[in-house]
Amino acid sequence: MSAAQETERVWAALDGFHIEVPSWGFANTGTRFGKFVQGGAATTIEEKFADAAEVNKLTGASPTVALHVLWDLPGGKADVPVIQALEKKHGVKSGSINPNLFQDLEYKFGSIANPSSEIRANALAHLLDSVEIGRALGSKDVSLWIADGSNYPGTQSIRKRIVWMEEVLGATHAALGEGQRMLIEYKPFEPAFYHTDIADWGMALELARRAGPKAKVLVDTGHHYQGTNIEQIVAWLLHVDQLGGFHFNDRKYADDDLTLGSIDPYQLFRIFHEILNSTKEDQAGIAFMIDQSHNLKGKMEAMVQSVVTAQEIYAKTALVDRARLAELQQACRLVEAEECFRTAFWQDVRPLVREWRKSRGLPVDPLKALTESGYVEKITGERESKNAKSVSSYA
Ligand code: PSV
Ligand code: MN
Ligand code: MN
Repeated sequence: MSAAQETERVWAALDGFHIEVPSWGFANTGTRFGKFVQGGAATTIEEKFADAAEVNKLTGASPTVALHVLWDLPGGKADVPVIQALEKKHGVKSGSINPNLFQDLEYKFGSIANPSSEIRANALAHLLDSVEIGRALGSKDVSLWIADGSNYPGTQSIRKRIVWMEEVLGATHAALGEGQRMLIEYKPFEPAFYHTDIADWGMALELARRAGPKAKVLVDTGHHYQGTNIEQIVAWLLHVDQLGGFHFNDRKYADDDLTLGSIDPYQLFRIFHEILNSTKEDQAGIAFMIDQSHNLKGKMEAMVQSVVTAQEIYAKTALVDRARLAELQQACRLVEAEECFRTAFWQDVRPLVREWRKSRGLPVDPLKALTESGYVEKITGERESKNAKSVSSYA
């Protein structure tokens, strides 16, 4: 491939690459062993919009921010004019709407799969509210993660819970408006430690299919067992037209929520390859989102670093000579095929990405620009007194 062709490919890929940032990535979070509160962390939706806008300004790639209903919207209801005013002020739009069916006491034994019909009805009401919030804000996706499950064998009927979930998901699907979708996320364990009701992509796929055509599967890269071939799952979901989107993050052990690409950048490259190898139509239906909680890293720095890494790995993936690769695969020329694939991965695309940033009027080095802008100092000064001092304790 000539240098001009490489530039063209990388620039076209970056022009079309958007990745949503999560409101909760700017907020204080922790582990059950401690919470290291950051002075500049966002606590209000206004602050979350401001931080997301800053990331978008620096990277040019994150024009939407995912909202978590109970964490961002007081009382679980959206004051639509207020949010629209924030969108206008900050130049970023509301992205996926994330219902929260895991923190209320009534969900101790589950939400949409709870044996109590009353609790299931409450869960459905929250899902319907979330659909309505998405509709009112013009957001495409309602993104469902169901934490339901059980901790000990024999304590719950796995079969009955499937039926209950089908009922609630079907009713949620029926409420979706024109242009709205529901994405069903899976996770093998945590918080449940024996069985999780939607534990893997097969369960999510079947539930999505039964719910209806506007339901798709959401792949959170951290929600797999060690060694799972995630790109193969992606290829299958593309093949059956059921891939709705991603929650990107990285992991060393389980759902670590580490910065994407920090542990295994080659995995992200392999996932992106399956996507870029699919049709333009398929690609248009895939939502890229970040789902990370940064407990130790600075929140703004970690988010900028994540978006930049995603852009760089996406740019590398765009350089795979897919026509040549297909020929080599067909002829079973294994080493040449692998080298064709890996050559793109090993290529340092950062000079090309810098050129693209310059040509689009973006900072050439977003992380450096963040430091030089003084934004983190500014928000720390403004928010510090509100945010409590660093707390660390063993529960
Ligand atoms: C659960 O681990 C999850 O991945 C879901 O997407 C939640 O919405 C998110 O994390 C929030 O912590
Ligand atoms: Mn997730
Ligand atoms: Mn997760």
